[in-house]
Amino acid sequence: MRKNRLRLVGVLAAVLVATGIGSPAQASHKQPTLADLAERHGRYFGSATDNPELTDTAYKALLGSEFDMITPGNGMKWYATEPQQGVFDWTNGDEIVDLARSKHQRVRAHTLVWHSQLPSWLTGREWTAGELRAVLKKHIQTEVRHYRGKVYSWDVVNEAFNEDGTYRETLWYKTLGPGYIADALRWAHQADPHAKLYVNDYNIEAVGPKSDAYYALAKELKAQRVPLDGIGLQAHLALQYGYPTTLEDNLRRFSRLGLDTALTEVDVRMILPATDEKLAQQADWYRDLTEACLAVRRCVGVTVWDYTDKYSWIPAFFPGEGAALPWDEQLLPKPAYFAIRDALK
Ligand code: 9MR
Repeated sequence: MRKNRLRLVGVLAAVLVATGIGSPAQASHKQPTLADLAERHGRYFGSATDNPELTDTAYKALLGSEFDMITPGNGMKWYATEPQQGVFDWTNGDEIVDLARSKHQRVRAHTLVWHSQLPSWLTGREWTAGELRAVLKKHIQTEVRHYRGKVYSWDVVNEAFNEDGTYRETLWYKTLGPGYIADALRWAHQADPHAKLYVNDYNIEAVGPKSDAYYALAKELKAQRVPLDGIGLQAHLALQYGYPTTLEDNLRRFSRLGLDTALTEVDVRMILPATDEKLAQQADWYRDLTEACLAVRRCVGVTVWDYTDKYSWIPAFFPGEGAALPWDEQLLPKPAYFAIRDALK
């Protein structure tokens, strides 16, 4: 009963939002979208998306209207773009870039150098440093050239550090040493001098050993004039682990190095079932992280890692957890959505 009533409130809220009846001052206008509200602060508000979901027309409509930045969740990763050595496939990435462009949305391109979702031709054999360098350079430059002029930014290197701030022992690190990061950034910059180039990771929202490692790396890369423009803080948060209260300070210290920052993959998961209390706490977190970004001049925007619980990666990766996004599985806005609006107003 209570659940039904809540659902009804949700439906009503969604109708009011969609029609603009929610606010008397705008009775005859459409309610501003998250993108509209963010743009007033010189920021963007984005969502990740993935190719299989694009057959869902209701999903696609909200994706096309509420956001002004899009990230392909998988379509630009190595396994998708170079499934055989030297054979490139842009189908999935292009579909999302074309869709975004048709809606006047920009694209945060993701990702060039990662240890995960690599094709088996790459992981299934040994490489000398010389061979692997050539393979990496070719992959980066071919992909960046393909999307040259069509994307706002690239997550050039993804998830390069361990929790304790040491380098993650990836194929790249083990074969090429830490210099692969600077090389990747330089190669990407040659291929598209206008794209903003990022390094991106999770669990670096708070000040701590892992974000300190990024701070040290960023400082070093800046000193060496390596083309690094920004730090992406993924912000895959979980209610049970507490809010990263030093987020704003952390964003600010990167700004002071002359770097942009962005919250690139935001979700706030919880242990299911979702209760009103947990959803309210989640809403507070979304409000707080949006406000943290607005408070720091060079925090350029926020992207949620897809916008609806219907297509969240969480339940498959963390069994028993979920409900992490601002829209529920029926595409109805949750308290988190209204909290983000509040923060942006
Ligand atoms: O959203 C992506 C999901 O569909 C994939 O199965 C998963 C595989 O690792 O990758 C997800 O996206 C990840 C992103 O590329 C990097 N940061 C963590 C994201 C969630 O796993």
